[in-house]
Amino acid sequence: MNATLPRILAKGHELDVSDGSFGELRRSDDINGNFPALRQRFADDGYLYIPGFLDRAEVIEARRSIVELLAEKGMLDPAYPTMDAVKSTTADLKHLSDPRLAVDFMNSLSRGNQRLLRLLYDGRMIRHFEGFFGESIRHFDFTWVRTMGKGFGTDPHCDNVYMSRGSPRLCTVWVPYSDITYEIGGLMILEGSHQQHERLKNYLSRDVDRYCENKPEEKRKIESGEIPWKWGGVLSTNPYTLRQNLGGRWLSAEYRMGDILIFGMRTIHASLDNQTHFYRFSTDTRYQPASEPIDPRWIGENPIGHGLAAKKPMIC
Ligand SMILES: O=C(O)CCC(=O)C(=O)O
Ligand SMILES: [Fe+2]
Repeated sequence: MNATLPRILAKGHELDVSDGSFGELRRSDDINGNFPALRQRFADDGYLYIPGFLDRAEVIEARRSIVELLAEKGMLDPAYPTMDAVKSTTADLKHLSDPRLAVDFMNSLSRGNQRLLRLLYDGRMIRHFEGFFGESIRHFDFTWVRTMGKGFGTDPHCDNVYMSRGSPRLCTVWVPYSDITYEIGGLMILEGSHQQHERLKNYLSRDVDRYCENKPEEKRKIESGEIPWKWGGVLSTNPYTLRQNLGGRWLSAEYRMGDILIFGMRTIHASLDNQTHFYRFSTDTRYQPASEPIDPRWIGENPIGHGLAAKKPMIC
């Protein structure tokens, strides 16, 4: 079946799409609402892919809210319909790649955006996590809104290194705001990687906001805000060789609006390169049991994120 796939690129590397190296995410729409079965599947696979979980019309409205804001910011090519979200070839898009600017930019797309916030923090998403955790839940207040133009996808990583100062049961939900072909490039998960924590324990014990206070140059650059972090949390910059080393297949899908993908803090994921002139939009949001501690970087009206207030010195 994989023989029919197009060229699939991640970080500029063409992925091996043979059956042993690449495959489709296992669907869980057949057990949606069956919480014991979902918990078991999540423990087995490290993720839950639930096609059609959200109301597609509501996702389209959320997409509209994002593209309208991008149009106002001059980030779209006005020669095409706004809803097509074709990337402007002339706009300055530094804020998409600089992590310090990206936080403000994401906030500008999500703050007060009811069409987006209702979808993510109301209704079926909340009911799902209440059922899944079997208790009342809490979500991070920060909403990661990804605007990916033509170019590289996200490097392979686990979310733990960005948000491990609270509940270990924290879950990420990744939501696409367009139908995503392999050429536009959505999220992929490394099969079985949630069970590799022994092998990954050095990586998983790290926190991007820690720095070495006994290294004068590092201390100066972090404390002055000259660099956002010494290490950006990436596990590998080459998804092709990472898979060869760790085993398992890269699993992805041609997502449709309404689909969601849930995964845990220790599941390795990355995204495919966008080979088109259309933006790829997605959000990633976080949910956990309300009774457990929460990572203070991501809550409140103005989350500190990876800013100076998040930095923790250590002796290395
Ligand atoms: O959408 C992407 O490219 C990355 C998303 C991600 O890392 C996440 O959902 O945790
Ligand atoms: Fe992530």
